Amino acid sequence: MKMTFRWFGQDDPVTLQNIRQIPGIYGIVTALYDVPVGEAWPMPSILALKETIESAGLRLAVVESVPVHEDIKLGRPSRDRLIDNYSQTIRRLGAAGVPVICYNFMPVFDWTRSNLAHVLPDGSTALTFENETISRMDPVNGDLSLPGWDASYTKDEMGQLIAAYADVTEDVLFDNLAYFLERIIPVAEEAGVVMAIHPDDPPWPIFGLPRIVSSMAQLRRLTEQVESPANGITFCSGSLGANEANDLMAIIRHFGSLGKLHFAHTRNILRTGPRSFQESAHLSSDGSIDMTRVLEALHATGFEGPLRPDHGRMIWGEQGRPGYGLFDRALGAAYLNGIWEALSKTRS
Ligand SMILES: [Mn+2]
Repeated sequence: MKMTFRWFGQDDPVTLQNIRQIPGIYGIVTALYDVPVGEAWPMPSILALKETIESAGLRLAVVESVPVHEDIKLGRPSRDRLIDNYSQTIRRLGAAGVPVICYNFMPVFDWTRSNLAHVLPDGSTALTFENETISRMDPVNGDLSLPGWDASYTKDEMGQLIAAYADVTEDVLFDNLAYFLERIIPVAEEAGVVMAIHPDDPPWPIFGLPRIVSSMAQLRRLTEQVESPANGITFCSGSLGANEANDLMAIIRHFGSLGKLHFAHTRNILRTGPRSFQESAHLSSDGSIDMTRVLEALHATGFEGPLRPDHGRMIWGEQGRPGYGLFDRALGAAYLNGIWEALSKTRS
């Protein structure tokens, strides 16, 4: 396992120097944030990013994410040109020595929460997802600002985009994912990069939009669609674990044994009701997920890939990007490193 940490570039209040001082950090998980979705990432920008990270004594371990344009998910005619651009980005990242690319295939909304600063009894704040609150929200007419709500869409554009998904069933969305994979996986193989799809967060449909990367069965279907070690997954304990029906250890064993588990996000959540949860501290006793069992399963598969703490609470008065402050994620990294060290010294 290689401990990594997400960094949002020069605008991130958390600096590379901060991250380097966390014990046991191997590398950085980041992306180019100024390239419009759908365009190929310029090689000079990729190389400059890598240079910035390496001159801080770290490595560019994972690109998370290269976003997939909505036209690809919708199967629109423009997808061929967009997939060409995506392929170009894969080739360039491979040429720059980036080993893993994380991406997702969630229509319109990336990770979604109902509250970004829910106050916990100890005064810290956490992200929460309450199904009742979300089901009352109107993504077109509400004036909401949540992490998954792309502020670059106007109200009309958002309405048109959601309307465009009216005829996109789960099967159609899967066919569009298959079309994408059939074209990009051979490119990734040639470029020496592995693709790691991130599960839906939360792992169920929201706002009537289809979701197809929420369970072991769905992850199997898409990885079996194009058989290649380059067609793998990001295991995210917080995303998959929000649905109690997902057997996290079985998912790790299955994809780990096939060599298709390329990247791990290991955070805890506290399930608070049907389709509802709070993001807790990483510690097992604070949430619903047994983190030792998760890491034990990863350890048992011989996992050598990048792993990172995921969303943290805001503690000690820190201000910053919701879920991505320094302090609680650093505590998470230390805790995960502790479990891993114990496993490494007590298991063969
Ligand atoms: Mn995740």
